[in-house]
Amino acid sequence: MIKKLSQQFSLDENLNFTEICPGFPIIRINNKWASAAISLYGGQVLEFQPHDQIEPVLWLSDKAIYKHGKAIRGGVPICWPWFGGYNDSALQADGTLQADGSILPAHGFARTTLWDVVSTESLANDVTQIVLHMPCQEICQQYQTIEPQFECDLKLKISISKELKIELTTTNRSKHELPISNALHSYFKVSDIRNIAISGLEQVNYSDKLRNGKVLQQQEVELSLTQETDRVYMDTASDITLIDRGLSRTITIKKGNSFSTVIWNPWQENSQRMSDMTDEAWLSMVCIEPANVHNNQIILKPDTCHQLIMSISVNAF
Ligand code: TA6
Repeated sequence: MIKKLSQQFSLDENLNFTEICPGFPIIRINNKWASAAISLYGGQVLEFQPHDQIEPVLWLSDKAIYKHGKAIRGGVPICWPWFGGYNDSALQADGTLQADGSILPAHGFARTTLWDVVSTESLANDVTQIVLHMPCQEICQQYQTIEPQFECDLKLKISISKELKIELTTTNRSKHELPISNALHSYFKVSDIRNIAISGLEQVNYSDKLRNGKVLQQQEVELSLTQETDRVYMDTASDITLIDRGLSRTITIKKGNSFSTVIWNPWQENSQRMSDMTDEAWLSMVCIEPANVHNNQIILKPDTCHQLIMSISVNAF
């Protein structure tokens, strides 16, 4: 598979294919601006580091598990066509148990599917652009209890320059409306979770998963995390800034067509319990996720498309 992909899509020294382990093909990019890695399993950006950054921008677990059926812990997992449990139902261990005994994966099936490469290109000014496609109808048919079946065309466009830009485009190919929830479940690398702040969410209402979904309004201009945090901010299109005092850098997350923002850190106890996180992992990561979930779910009309966009840029201070 790697040989065929390389012959068809490699871009000289800027882009080549390898395997992170058998059955997990990876695209490795190294252009004028940055280095990056993208897993075809999950259509998941795993690594992104501009050459002027001493630390990666994205966090990838040292204990990530590469096993078909399990999402890779880190980078930017694609949550689609649902977020959390299917139909917002309660999550069991790794998904939602169906009447027929099947389990529907948490956060949908895009992040546990092998995506196809559509194109790789070196654009003007040495920007590397990759387009991936997910055979979603073929995959969806494996889950007979899903109603409606998602007859969609799902494409991912990833652009690597000084910035990382990800565009997730869903096209409804069916004759009925489709309820789509989506999230770019981005894991950011931080110096120390206790020494960062997140701005852009002041006065925004959020559903607190740790308080049974209770809706509260954030008062702080800058959010600091001091405990396990699992919040879905609603009806907000605002860009987000992650201020990392330890690394003297800000990471700006610009959103397009996203009206929810999810903030998550499992904190120490969960980090120690999770098989794909080290005991200290919680200290060096935070999830900031451009999304459309819960009340912001998209109802996609036949023959229309939706594009969820995230652009990430880094600046020193
Ligand atoms: O995005 C936050 C969240 O929904 C949390 O509730 C937590 O479950 C996290 O996603 C990770 O989910 P995963 O299925 O990747 O372990």
